[in-house]
Amino acid sequence: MNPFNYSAEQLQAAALDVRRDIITMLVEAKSGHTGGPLSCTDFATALSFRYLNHKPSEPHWTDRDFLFYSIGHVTPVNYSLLAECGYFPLKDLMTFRKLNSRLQGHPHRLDTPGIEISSGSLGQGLSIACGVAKGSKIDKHPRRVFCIMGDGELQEGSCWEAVMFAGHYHLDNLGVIVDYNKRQIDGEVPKIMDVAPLADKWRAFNWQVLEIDGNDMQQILAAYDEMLRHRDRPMVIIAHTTMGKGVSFMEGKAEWHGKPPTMEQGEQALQELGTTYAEWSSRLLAG
Ligand SMILES: Cc1ncc(C[n+]2csc(CCOP(=O)(O)OP(=O)(O)O)c2C)c(N)n1
Repeated sequence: MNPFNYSAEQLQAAALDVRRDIITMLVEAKSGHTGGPLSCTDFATALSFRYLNHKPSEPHWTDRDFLFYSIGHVTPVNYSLLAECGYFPLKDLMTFRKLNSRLQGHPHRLDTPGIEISSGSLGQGLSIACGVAKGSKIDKHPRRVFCIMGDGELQEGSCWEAVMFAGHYHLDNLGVIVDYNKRQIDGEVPKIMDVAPLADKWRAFNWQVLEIDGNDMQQILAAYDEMLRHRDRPMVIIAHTTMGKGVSFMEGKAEWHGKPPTMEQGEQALQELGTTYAEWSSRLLAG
């Protein structure tokens, strides 16, 4: 059971808060990744606040589901959700990327409560998720294993070995969400090295495939409901998203992959998200 079990409306409100957190912590840090965290926000919020079986007060609870962020660079969304769920105080978000903070740019499993893998080197998370999913089957444990991947990340060959493994071993306790924002660090994915046709590729490896608008909460909920109902094969949700979603001047622009907004840009972004830097940073520092 998820401890929050939010409704669609509550998830939309929570996703807005997460976007405000992301902008505020990046302005404060003066470095970090903006575009990917904003494209992942809606489906990641739904996982943390409705589907994932977890206990924020007991991060290592043995009966938990596992959620692996294979794209380690999206820490702003990962840390925001951990803090909003109660793994650590909200005020920690204002230490993001600072010296001696436990919230570094790429996550460290031993430093930060709720982080399941140290990541940043792309192409490794799904292999780890496969190991946990296979191990859970051997143990006859009913847990689910989720893995968030990037479309640029899928250019890593190691991803496809893991996809083949999961398909071969019928890991029906494994669910992947691909953040298909069609942008990566150097530009547009189709121009750099195309990963399309994605659905056909996953199907060829014996996966069940769903394609959705990954920034539409109703479609996200329908996809996760289907994922939890479904048994016999692993399932991938190909989530078509927009890099920088929610901030007009960031949307669809690869240049926002790895840079933070300046204070001025942050104010503009936060205004679009219905708050200000002063208001939101005060909320975080008080939490
Ligand atoms: C093995 C490896 N190669 C290269 C990089 C550098 N790198 C960091 S993010 C990134 C692009 C990832 O693209 P995508 O998965 O689409 O993430 P998004 O741009 O949507 O955040 C690259 C190449 C890395 N972190 N790891």
